Amino acid sequence: MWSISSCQDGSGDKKGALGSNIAEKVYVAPGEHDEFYAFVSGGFSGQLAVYGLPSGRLFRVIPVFSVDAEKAYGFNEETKPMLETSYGFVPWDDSHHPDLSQTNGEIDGRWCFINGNNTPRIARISLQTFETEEIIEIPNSAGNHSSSFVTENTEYVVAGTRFSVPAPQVDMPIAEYKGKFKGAMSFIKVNPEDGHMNLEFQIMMPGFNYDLAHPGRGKSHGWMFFSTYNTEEAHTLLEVNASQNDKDFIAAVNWKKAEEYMAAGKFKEMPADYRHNVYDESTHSATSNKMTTVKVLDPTELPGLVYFLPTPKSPHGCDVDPSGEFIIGSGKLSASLTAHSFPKMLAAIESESFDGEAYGIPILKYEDVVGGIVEQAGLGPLHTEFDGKGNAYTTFFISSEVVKWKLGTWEVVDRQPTYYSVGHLMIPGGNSRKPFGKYLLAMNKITKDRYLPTGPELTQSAQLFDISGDKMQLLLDFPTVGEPHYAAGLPASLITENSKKYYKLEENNHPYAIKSESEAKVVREGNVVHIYMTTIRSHFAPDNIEGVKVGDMVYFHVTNLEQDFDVPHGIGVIGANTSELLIMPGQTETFVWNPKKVGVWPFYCTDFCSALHQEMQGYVRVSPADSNIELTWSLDDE
Ligand code: RUQ
Ligand code: CUA
Repeated sequence: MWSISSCQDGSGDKKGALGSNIAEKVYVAPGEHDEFYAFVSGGFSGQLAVYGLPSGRLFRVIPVFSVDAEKAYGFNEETKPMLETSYGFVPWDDSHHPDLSQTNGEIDGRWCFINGNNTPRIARISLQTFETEEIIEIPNSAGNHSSSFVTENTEYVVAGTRFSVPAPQVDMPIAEYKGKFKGAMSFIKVNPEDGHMNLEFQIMMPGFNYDLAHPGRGKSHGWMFFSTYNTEEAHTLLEVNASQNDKDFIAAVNWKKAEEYMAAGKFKEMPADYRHNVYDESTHSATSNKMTTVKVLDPTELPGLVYFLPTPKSPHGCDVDPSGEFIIGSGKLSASLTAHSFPKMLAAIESESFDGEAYGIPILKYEDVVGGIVEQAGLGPLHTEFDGKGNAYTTFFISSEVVKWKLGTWEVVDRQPTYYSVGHLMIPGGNSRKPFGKYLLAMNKITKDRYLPTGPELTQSAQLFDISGDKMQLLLDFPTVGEPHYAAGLPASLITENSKKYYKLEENNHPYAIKSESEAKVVREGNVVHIYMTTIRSHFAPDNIEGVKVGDMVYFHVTNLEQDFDVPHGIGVIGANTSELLIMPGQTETFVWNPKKVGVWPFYCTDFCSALHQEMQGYVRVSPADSNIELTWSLDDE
């Protein structure tokens, strides 16, 4: 066992973080680019952060499930619908697992998906614009944790419920949980052309907790594997009551079979209440659509749809190796790792060699499906990723380390401490047939003494390891935004070519867009005032507006006329109880202002856009509600 005090600064270990060649390995010189992008979830920040590897530099925080005043996400009229749910406007979530789109089992650089845990949702982010383009809510689900994992041709993104709940929801005693609560597994179909998502079907499973998932690939393509805990179906004091069974399950779901059952009409249509929010890049606006039904498959009545693989003991991670042969279950309360064999699983299913059933779902025999065991590898195993060279890397929360072991021989070949208490790890391309096994990113829950103190709340942290050699080598600590829960990474070259530089004005179909300053105008409709405004270095058109009254609802529709890379303008108005707008070249955004006081009130550009940025300003004259000052607007009236 290592101890914190002897390892924390690498002293006495010249190959540790103080080794002189280490700095070179992570140093990306000014003007040079990183080799990989890492998309790191923000955990309880609800967002997705983009870092470069190996430098660990933060490039951008992409707002997904939480409002972001910096980017006006969730504040401007265009993106407010993105955060609509069946519970109303929900401007926060807990985002855990990003995953990247794939073609033929390889990362293709088109989209990143990520789950919202708390109010179950899945988001799709464009890797051309780095904007959230779509959010779909998941009905019948609670704690959308085994999500969002992508199949090898991005056929589906899955969402398994962590908490089982009454489905449909009903007012009932909690003590009647057992047998009555259900665990929905949702399969969200992804349109291969534009990425648009549709909740294709749900499989209504017994009331266990469905924790994590990974898709089959290669030979196991067509299957999805979910880890479960609380197969005891306890409803109180789970730390004791859900740790009774010696083994819980990995649920193997044959989604190709599910497609057959769907095509044969073997589903039930169930009423459901959920939202599907889509951002349209041509109108620069989102719409929120109310959905009312979901198609449900019942695995207790549909043979061959789901099998249970017994797995010790409250498994958490559920990871599939690049060949698709092994499914690794990490029992949180077990010292060993279980690798189930997919071919053995098929053989056991074929010979109907079952160990009973749970709610009509066959349980396979543990001995029949186990392909190998990594014995006594560490304490508190959580997650495993692969380097594509026959090695696997597992995180251990309690013993705070990453352990490298060999697929097939199951022997441990290296272990390195993490500082401290690692949760997930990420190897770029880790959830694919072709990982890029050069770096490993460990995401740690606790940092204690690693950074300068910042009051009671310390930063969370990621640690970068070089895994190109036999031994893992710690290269870098870097602090992260929110909780670095999990990440997905890919070579930068898969994104850079396609990255959007600006929006073409002629393709801007926003209903309140104007394409030139001559079209600028102010229109009154009762007490609603629409300002059609443009912005270009270094003025607004119009820049002076009179005739607005206290109590009006004033919409600023601002189009950025710039047609060049990296020239956003912003706008903020005194007293506006919303964020500023940050408008990209060629884009239109809108915010509402309710003037509450008589006077002459300034607005200004909030983004330092040019040498005359500070001149970029204007005024709105606000008169009493009963005044009859005429509505006028101007630019350069001198
Ligand atoms: S889980 S730290 Cu929310 Cu991804 Cu294992
Ligand atoms: Cu436009 Cu500053």
